[in-house]
Amino acid sequence: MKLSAMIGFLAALPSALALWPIPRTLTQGTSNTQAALVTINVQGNSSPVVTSAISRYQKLINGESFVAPADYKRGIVKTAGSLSCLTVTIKSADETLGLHTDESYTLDVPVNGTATLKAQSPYGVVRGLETFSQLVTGNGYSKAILNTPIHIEDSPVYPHRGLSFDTSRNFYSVNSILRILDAMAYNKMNTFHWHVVDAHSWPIESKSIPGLHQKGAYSSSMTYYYADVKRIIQYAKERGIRVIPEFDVPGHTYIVGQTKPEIMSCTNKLPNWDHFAAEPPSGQLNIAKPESIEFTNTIISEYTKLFPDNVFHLGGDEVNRNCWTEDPDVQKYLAAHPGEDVESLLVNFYTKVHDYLETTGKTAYTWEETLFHSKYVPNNSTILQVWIDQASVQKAVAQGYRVVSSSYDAYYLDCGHGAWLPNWDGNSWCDPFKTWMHVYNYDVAANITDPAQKKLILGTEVALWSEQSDEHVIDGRLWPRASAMAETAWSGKMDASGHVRTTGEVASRLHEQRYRMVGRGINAEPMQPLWCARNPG
Ligand code: CP6
Repeated sequence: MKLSAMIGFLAALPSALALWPIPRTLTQGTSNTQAALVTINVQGNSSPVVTSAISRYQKLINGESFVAPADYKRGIVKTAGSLSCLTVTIKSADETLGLHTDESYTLDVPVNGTATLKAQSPYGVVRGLETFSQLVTGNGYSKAILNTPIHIEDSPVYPHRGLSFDTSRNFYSVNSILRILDAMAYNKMNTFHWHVVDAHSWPIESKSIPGLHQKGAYSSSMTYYYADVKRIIQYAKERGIRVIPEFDVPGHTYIVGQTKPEIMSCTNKLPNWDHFAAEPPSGQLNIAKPESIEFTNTIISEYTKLFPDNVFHLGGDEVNRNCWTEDPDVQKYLAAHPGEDVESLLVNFYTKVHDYLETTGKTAYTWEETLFHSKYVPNNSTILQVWIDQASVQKAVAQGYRVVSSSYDAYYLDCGHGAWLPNWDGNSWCDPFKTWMHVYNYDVAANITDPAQKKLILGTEVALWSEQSDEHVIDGRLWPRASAMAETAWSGKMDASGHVRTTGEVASRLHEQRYRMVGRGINAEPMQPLWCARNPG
C-alpha cells in the first residue's frame, strides 16, 4: 500500500473492543477514531498517584503496538475523526488504599475531539487509564480507537481482587515482583498478599531480630531489605495495589529455629515429618512458652510499621497437634498446669497475638483454620481467608465474618506441575492443573442467598505457592489464569442483563488480553494456536 493511500485509513484493525476485565456498562458507536498521539492532562486536583499513572500510560499508549490477533484478516478501517487529548478529573486526591477505596470511573471517547476520564479518587484514574489504554489499538503504522463514540461507566463488584504470593519456598527478585504488579494492574487486580516467610526461608530483613534474615534467607542477595520492601510498596501503590504482608504463625515456622531454637517444637523431624507437618521441614512455635508470644509480638511490632496497609495477615494455617502433644517441653508444662491442654494453649496464643495486633490499629487477616480448626473465636472485624472449600465460605459468612476465597480447587495456580519432595511417587496432593476456564467458572458466592451474608464476601485471591516456581517461570504460571479470576472479581459473574458469562463467550477477549500482556513484557501462556485467532468463528 502506498503511504498516501493510508491517510485517513488504517489497515487491519479489530472491529470489536477487547477490554479485560469487561466494564460494568459500555455503549459504543460505529465510527472509528484515529489516536496517533494522545496527550493526557489533568484538570483541577491532581495527586502523585495520578501524575505517575499518567506518565506511565502516556508511554504505554504512545508505544502501543498491540494488534488484536482476531483481526489480522479484517480489511481497511475508515476513521471518521481523531483524538489528540484525554482530560482527567478527580473529585478527591485522597491516596489511602483499602477496602473503602473508590475505584470507579467514567470514560467518554467521542468520534472527534477530546476524551474525558472522571473518577472519584486517584485509583479510579488508574483503572480508567488502563481501560483507555486497552481501547487504543495499533496496526504497525498508526493507532485508532474503534467503535466510537464510547461511553463507559465502571466500578468493581468486589473490593478485594488479590494474589497470594509465596516468596519463601523459592526466591523472586524485586524486579520480577514489580513485573507481577504491572500485570496485576493490567487486569485491575488490587491486592498483593505477600506470603513473605514460611518454613523454608526468611527472605525479609528484620531489624529487631537480624538473625532471622541473616540465618534464614537463602543468601544475602536473596533478601528483601527495607529499601526493597518500600520500593515494592510504592510501586504497588502507584498501580492501586495494596500490599498485605503475612507472617504465618504458629505453624510453617521451621526457619525461625535457626535463630531461636529455644521457642520451637518438633524441628525437622525425619523421616516421619508428615506426622508433624503438612510439608517438610517440620517445626512450629512452642505455644507453651511465653517467649513464642513475645517473639510473634516483636514481629508484629516491627512489620506493622514497615507495611502501611491497615490489614495484617497472621497465617494460622495447617497447624499440627502432634508437634506439641509429643514435645517433652509441652508435656512438662501441661503436667505442671492441670486444666490446660494443647487446645487452651492455642487459644491463649491466638488471643495474645491477635489482641496485640489490635493495639497497633490493624485489622487481622487469617487463614480459615484459626476459626474452624481451633477453639479460638476471632473478633468480628477479622477477615478470614478460606482455602479448603466452598462450604468454608458459607460457614464463615453465616458466622458473620468477612471472607476472601482462595479455594484451592479453583485458585491454587501452583497445582498440576508434577509431584515434588513429599510425593516423588507421582501422587501430588496439589494436582490437577487448573485451567483458565476452571478458574473463570468458580463462583465465590455460590449457594449464598442472604444479601447480608453476600455483603461479607470481600472478594477472591488466586494463590501461587512456590515449591515449584521461581522468577524464571512465574509469568506463565500466573497469566492468563489470574486474569480469569480478575475479571470475575471486577466484573462479576453476570452481565447487566443477568446472563452468566460463559468461558466460550469470553475466550477471544482473554486471548487478546494475553497478547496485550505479551506486548507489554509479560510472558503469559498462549491459550490456543495463533491460527484460531486468524480464522475467527
Ligand atoms: N503453604 C502454606 C502451603 C499451603 C498452605 N499454606 C498449601 C496447602 C495445600 C495445597 C497447596 C498449598 N504450601 N503455608 C495452605 C494454606 Cl494443595
